[in-house]
Amino acid sequence: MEDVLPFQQALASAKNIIVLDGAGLSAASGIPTYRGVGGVWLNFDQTKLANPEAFREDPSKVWQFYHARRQGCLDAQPNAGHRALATFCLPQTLARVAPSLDPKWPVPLHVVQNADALSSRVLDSAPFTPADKAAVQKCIREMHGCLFETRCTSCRHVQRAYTPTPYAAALDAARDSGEVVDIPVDQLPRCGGPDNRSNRQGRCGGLLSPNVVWFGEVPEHLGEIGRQMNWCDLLLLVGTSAKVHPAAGFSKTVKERGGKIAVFNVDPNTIVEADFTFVGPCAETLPLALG
Ligand code: BJW
Ligand code: ZN
Repeated sequence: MEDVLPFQQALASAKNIIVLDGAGLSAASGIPTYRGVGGVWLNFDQTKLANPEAFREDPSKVWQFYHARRQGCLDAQPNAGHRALATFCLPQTLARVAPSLDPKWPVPLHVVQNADALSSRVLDSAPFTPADKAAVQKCIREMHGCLFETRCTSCRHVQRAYTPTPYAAALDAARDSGEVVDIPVDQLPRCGGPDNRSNRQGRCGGLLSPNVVWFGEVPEHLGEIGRQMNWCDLLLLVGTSAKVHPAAGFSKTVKERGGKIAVFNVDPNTIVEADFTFVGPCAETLPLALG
């Protein structure tokens, strides 16, 4: 942790800070990462699950995969790393540790690749107040969507709340049996929004998919994130392999414009461009470094 002091000096003089986090942030909560030892993609084939074609071909299988993942995330609790990042984004902390932020970007952008909702859920408990939650939530951009939301494949409507419906029982049974069960497509979740086609009454009824960003789809908030990346002078890469584009290119963009990179990872060799490296579980290194 010899980089703590120079890193804190960089925080103190930074004008535009971005945090990009990934699956390693939730590792201490017991949620598997995607790649590497114990990773999700070692046990499941990403090409058969995490792309729109896979969903069109076998929505039942894809829903079963996501239902089990969603349950795993519901059972997990946010960890000290999520708390440290949320605390860092509080106005009173920023005034102390990052007092030079440009008024154009008075708070860091917290770009969340994880779809597990833990970066938001951490704000639901002490020490955070409802006012803290509102302030910190403004920083968060879920770039790869959220497992607890759905979107309609027909009308594209996004439902932000997770409401268990009758299909959940079939999905639960499939999860518990550990087998891929052929749940008929008409029993999968359906859109309850209005039917937007002209002269039609009633519900849309389109097939819902999890509101996550699959390979080949364009990540959310990309315009805003890309614009701010051009001005970023301190990028924190937390628990991400940075192998998935477009996030994989962010550190290069920042470096080319003279910014600095701080890496928080158990693997010291993840990012070659790092100016500050905190090797170890980020649930331990973030609270120390963000002080
Ligand atoms: C710890 C730790 C601890 C462990 N403490 N650290 C060639 C060139 C350019 C692009 C492409 C290309 N070939 C294909 C593409 C495109 C593709 C891509 O990048 N593929 C790569 C595999 C090569 N990308 C896309 O398709 C993206 N869209 C796109 O490019 O659109 C085109 C476009 C862009 C811009 C403008 C216009 C058009 C979409 C990508 C969608 C990614 N979706 C997923 C699934 C989400 C839903 C779900 O959960 O199922 O998102 S994939 C998965 O990877 C998930 C993650 O958010 C993402 C990143 O993974 P992450 O978080 O980095 O996890 P890991 O497991 O890789 O790493 C964990 C790290 O933690 C490791 O480093 C560990 O060491 C560390 N760690 N424990 C600290 N305790
Ligand atoms: Zn719909």
